[in-house]
Amino acid sequence: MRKSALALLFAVVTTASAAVTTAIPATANTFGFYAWHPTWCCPKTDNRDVYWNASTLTTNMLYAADYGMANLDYQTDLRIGGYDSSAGTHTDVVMFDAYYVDYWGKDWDGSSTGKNLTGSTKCVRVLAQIGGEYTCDRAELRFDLADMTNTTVRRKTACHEIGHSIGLGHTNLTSCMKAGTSTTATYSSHDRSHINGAW
Ligand SMILES: [Ca+2]
Ligand SMILES: [Ca+2]
Ligand SMILES: [Ca+2]
Ligand SMILES: [Zn+2]
Repeated sequence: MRKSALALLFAVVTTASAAVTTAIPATANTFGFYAWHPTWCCPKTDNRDVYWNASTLTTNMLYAADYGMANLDYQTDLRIGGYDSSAGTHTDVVMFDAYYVDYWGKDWDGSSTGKNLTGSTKCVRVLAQIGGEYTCDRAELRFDLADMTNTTVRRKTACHEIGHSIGLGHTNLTSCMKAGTSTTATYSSHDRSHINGAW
């Protein structure tokens, strides 16, 4: 008999929580999501050619964003489809920066959580696929200008949020997908195997 979606979800959650206390490899991170609606992090992108727009970014952040997109193309089987001078219906990734305080209901300066937020990604157009998987047709990336103080942090954060936008979760490895103070602005081989396994 076919398992219900709920039973399947329970099985996944049980496996994940068991793994935390046993031997989850330090390299493991998630890629994409199944069985529930992931408005936030990180359903995988629904297409291989990634079109992006960042027409309102400040100049230095735009350089870092461009670096991040070029790196995604260079390191993985995903490709830059093109840069859209304005966001259209086929644009996959749209980037913004500002001095955020409570945007998206998040605590950007860490005043209430004690955890400073430098960037955030949200899938604003989620697609349901056959088999219970969700993919992301369009993601919005937000960078907090209060934190984007040098090239290293701008490139790392661009790499990190772009990674979320195409489906990558956090990792402990040396990768821009490591949360916190990592200065790495590239993806690990584990990140790449997730992406290249899908594309
Ligand atoms: Ca590529
Ligand atoms: Ca912040
Ligand atoms: Ca798309
Ligand atoms: Zn993150």
